[in-house]
Amino acid sequence: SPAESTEAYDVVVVGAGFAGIYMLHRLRGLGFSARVYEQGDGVGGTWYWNRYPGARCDVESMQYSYSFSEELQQEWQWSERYAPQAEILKYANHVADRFDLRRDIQFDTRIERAVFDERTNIWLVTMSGGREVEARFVVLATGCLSNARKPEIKGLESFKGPVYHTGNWPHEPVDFTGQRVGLIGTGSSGIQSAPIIAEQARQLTVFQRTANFSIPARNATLTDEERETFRKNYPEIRRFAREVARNGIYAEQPDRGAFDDSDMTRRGKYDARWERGGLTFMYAYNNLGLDRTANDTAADFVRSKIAEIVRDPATAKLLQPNSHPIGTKRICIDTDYFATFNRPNVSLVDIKANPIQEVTANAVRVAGTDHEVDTLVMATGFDAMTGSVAKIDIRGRDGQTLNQKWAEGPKTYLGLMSAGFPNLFIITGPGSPSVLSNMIVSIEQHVDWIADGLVHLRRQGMATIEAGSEAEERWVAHVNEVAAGTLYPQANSWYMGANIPGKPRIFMPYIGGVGVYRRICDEVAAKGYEGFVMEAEVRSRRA
Ligand code: NA7
Repeated sequence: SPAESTEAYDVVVVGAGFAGIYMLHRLRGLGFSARVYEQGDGVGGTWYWNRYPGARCDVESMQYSYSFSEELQQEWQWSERYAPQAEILKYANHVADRFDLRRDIQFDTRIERAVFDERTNIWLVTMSGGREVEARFVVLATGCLSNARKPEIKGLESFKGPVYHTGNWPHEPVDFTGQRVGLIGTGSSGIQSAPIIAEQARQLTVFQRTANFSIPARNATLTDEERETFRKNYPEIRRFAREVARNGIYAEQPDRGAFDDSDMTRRGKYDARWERGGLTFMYAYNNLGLDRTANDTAADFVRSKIAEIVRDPATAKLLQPNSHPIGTKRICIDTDYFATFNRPNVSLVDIKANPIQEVTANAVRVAGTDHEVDTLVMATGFDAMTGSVAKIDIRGRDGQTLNQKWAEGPKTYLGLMSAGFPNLFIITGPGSPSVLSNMIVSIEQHVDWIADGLVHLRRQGMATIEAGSEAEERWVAHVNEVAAGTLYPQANSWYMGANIPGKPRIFMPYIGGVGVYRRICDEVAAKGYEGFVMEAEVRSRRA
């Protein structure tokens, strides 16, 4: 009723994934009132939704973890080199309990709308169900790979069996025993789930549009010694990940280009990295992301490995990626993916040459052939980086919506704020390193920067902070310029928005490296938030 006053907080945080829960923790510590709204019924974000078989982080567990609490990083016991989804979710829950975060999180609640009132400098935020809450600041901790996308495929609705999406997997494990399963999509999710589904199912048919580069994970149980080595060296490991490593992962950095070594030495290095496994395969040389001929040496190596592993030559050929330079789509980390195609119950269907014509009640039709299946698994990815923001009706100054402003591609200053939307922050937004990095490193940096910013505003007695238009234009140009100097824009990747029909093709993440980016953010803050506009009062209404 109108008599009831609307709930009000200093900060409303949208999303209780790794970004949202750490943001809440920081805000509380600084004496801000805050409330987190989460659409799921638990914390964990990506790791809450992506419960598909084989889901694991591609960054090693000892590094894919918070650094803000020394006790936490010393005490938490990761069991494997790469943590499985269930363990990461358990970790998120542990953090929520340990820091008593749940009492300020409202679950099962979507944020539908956020409208900035220029007369009061207050955001009016509407939840699913219509309830409203007021906030001085809104932080979008909505995630980069959180808006699962089922593509439009003719006849999909007529399919009689269950259709699962890897990014929105049921909480009860799915049993594929005795089933004929069709898997559409060969990104990281498809590549992780295929070997496990194949073990269970009677038949697995993988529908591949684009062959992908994948490196063996070489996952293993972590030993006490390995954990101890990390724990003892955490100060240096975390410092390096934040300040030096381009992508927020502590690892030996390349000191030379691919042609600074002889063919034999190079082959030997690739072999050693292949045997060691993991993302750091790409750190063999410092020009793999920059120089196509250098890149080809790594790509050729992986293609030769695929040919060694896969026995049927036609299948091997189809699995060898040739549409993009290696690493320009996020490289996949697998356990027995290519070998899975040696199983008698697994087949590969090329849907690049012949796209899926339609899905019928019990089959996927390609080039006139019906591939009969009982169950469909869509590993078709996400409307990345902007998808979850775009689902919220966000209105800034002059009633402009963020979707209108971003119609030709997302525009931000530092990936943190967008001009015309005062007091609205995005964590790991487009224009920041985000998905090109160890997300937790990037999340902590953004959360800390935002927390410091809010303290600064409070000290200075400022009511609003907003990205300046000119600084934003310059940043957008810089992000594009840095990307254009690399091979990345050559791939039709979700970094480019290329997986969503009609989405503007813009290389969204900042590829300058997390260390460089952090220094830029810190300098901006040190110079009194250069490029941001701060105001103490309500801006006078324009005529
Ligand atoms: P990705 O990497 O976006 O992969 C999606 C896959 O689905 C990819 O192989 C796509 O082919 C395929 N796809 C998408 N739409 C279609 C349609 N309409 N028809 C056929 N095939 C399609 O998502 P993931 O979930 O695997 O991984 C996302 C990130 O999560 C990953 O990079 C890690 O960082 C963790 P395409 O390549 O577009 O031809």
